[in-house]
Amino acid sequence: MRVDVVTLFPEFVQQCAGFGVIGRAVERGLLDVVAWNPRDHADGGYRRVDDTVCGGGPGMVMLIEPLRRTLAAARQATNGHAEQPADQPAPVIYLSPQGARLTQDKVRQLAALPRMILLCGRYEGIDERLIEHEVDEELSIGDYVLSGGELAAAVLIDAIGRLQEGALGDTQSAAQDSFSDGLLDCPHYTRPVSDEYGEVPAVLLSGDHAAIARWRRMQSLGRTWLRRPDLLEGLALAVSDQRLLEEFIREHKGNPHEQDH
Ligand code: 9D3
Repeated sequence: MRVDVVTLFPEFVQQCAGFGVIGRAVERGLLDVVAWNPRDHADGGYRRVDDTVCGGGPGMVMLIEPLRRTLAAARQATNGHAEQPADQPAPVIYLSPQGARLTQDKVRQLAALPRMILLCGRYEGIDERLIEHEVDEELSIGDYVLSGGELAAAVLIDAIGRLQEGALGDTQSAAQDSFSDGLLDCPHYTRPVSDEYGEVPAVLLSGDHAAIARWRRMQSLGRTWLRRPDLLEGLALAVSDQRLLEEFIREHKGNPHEQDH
């Protein structure tokens, strides 16, 4: 997949895609991240990319013209691979606080596209007319205030990049993700088996794979019940899961953990 990012901070976005799983996906050619700076498409000695807000008020708004040119250049670009010509449709996604909240379902949809163009705003945002004419979709990463769209673009690239075929190793798997079955992950432990902070649960050392799978499932259900009841409400649990959750709740009520309410 190819991701073009329109941003006033191209080095930031490019570097974000350089580490860990995503860095390896880029090295292996599973993911291409190309950043475009609207300042390179701005006029005049000052290369202005913003102007004051019409109607008055604080802050600046990003100009239409540099963004229009930058988007046109990004759309026409190819990366030299014959199978990735400029005529592949590239939806323009504007990262903005006004967007729909990003979900793992949306991440999965976008990860299946051959390419996309991410548009990052700075200042108060982008002239609404550019959004109306060029943007296919507006996405937010959550209800908190960032200073621009670049971190949100990096989040989206990370979430999409790791889903590219071959990006995750054999031991990791997108199928095992928290949220892939709508539940939170179970707790994980490694050596030493005994530490001043406590013991590894005995079942995990038992070698009984069925018992381990059952314990993990119960922990996933229980933690989701404790921490994210909103996620459980959207699920129709199998009878076996209902029984496991009831068992967790019985045990929890007998022995509530300090951190969990
Ligand atoms: C201080 C400016 N705010 C006035 C009420 C509006 C505002 C403008 C621009 C708030 C944040 C931003 C910059 N944010 C993003 O570009 C952004 C974002 C976010 O802030 N939160 C969650 N997801 C995203 S995606 C892009």
